[in-house]
Amino acid sequence: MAAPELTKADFQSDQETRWCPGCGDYAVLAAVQAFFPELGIPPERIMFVSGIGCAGRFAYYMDTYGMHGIHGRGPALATGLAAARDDLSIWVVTGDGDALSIGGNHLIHALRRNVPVKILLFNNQIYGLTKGQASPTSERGKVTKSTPFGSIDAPFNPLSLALGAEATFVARTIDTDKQHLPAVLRAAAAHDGAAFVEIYQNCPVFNDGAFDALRDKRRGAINRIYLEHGAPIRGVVRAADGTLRLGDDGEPVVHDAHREDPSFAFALSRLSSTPDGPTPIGVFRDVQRAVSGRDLFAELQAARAGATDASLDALMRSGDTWTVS
Ligand SMILES: Cc1ncc(C[n+]2csc(CCOP(=O)(O)OP(=O)(O)O)c2C)c(N)n1
Ligand code: SF4
Repeated sequence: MAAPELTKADFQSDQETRWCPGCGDYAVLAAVQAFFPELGIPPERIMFVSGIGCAGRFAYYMDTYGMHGIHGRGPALATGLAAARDDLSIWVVTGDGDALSIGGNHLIHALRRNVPVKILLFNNQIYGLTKGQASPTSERGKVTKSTPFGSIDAPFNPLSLALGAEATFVARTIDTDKQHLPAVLRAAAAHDGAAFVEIYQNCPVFNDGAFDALRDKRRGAINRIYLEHGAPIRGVVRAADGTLRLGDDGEPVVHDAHREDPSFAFALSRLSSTPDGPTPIGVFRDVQRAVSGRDLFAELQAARAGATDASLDALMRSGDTWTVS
C-alpha cells in the first residue's frame, strides 16, 4: 500500500510558538512546513538541529525529530548525526549570532567538510533573544544596547564567509518571499552535500526594517536581483577591468552557479555589503564535491559488523598500556 501523502499539518507540532508578533520567523516556519511534504520524506526521518536564539526555537515547531542544542553548536551536532545516520534529512537552524559569533568555527568546518546537512541562517543582523545586542552582521555604526556609540566593527558578509570556507552550495532568500524561499529550499534539499542558506529575517522588535529595501513590494521589485543559473543577471555587468559591478556600464553577465571556481559567486556576494540597495538573491553556487561522512559511514558499518565485546576488550588492552600505581 502506498504511503499516505504528507501535508503541511504533518509538520506542524503542537508547541505554542513563542516569537514576538510580526517576527519574520513565523513566515519562514510557515514556508518550511508547507514545503516539506513535497520532499516525500516521513517526519521521523527528518531532524532539525538548532543552537540558542529566537531562531533556535524553530526545532520545537516542526513535528519532526529535533534537538535544541547549545549555543553555536548546531553544525557540530549535525555533523555527528550525519556521520552516524545516513538515512536522515538533517537541517540546522541558526541565527547570525549563533552561527557567526560563538558558532563560527563549527559552521566553517561543516561547510569545508561538505557535511550533508542543510544550514538555514536566519539573519536579522541583531541578537534577538538576548534583547538587541550587535551581532557579527550588524552594520558599522549600528547603535544597540552593546554598542551605544555605534558599532565600530566591520560586519561579516555571511555568503562571502561561506564561500571562503569552500561551501559547495550557497544561497540567499527572504523570509516573506513565498515563491523564492521554497524554491531555494528545494535546491538546497536537492544538493548532495552541505547547503548554506542565508535568510533575511526581520526582527520587528530589535532591528525593524533592516531588509525593507528588499522586503517592501515596491522597493523590492527594484532591488531584488534574482539569480537564475544560465540567465542574464539583471543590473549586473562585467566592467572593462573584468570586475562585476552593479549598473549598466559593461558587458551583460550570465549566471553560472555550477562554476567550479568560487570567485564568480564570491564577486556576486560582494555586490551588496548591506541590504539597503540592489542585492542578488538566489543560488550563488551549487557544485559537486566529495561528501563528508559517506566513506566514514561505510567504514563504521564494516567495523561494527566485525566487532564483538571480546575484540573491544582486546582493543582496549592492545598497543601501549601503562600501569598507574
Ligand atoms: C554560551 C552562551 N553564551 C551566550 C549566550 C547568550 N545568548 C543566547 S542567544 C544569543 C544570541 C542570539 O542571537 P542570534 O543567533 O542572532 O539569534 P536570534 O535570537 O536573533 O534569532 C546569545 C548571545 C548563551 N545562551 N550561551
Ligand atoms: S526578538 Fe526579534 S527575532 Fe526574536 S522573536 Fe522577537 S521579533 Fe523575532
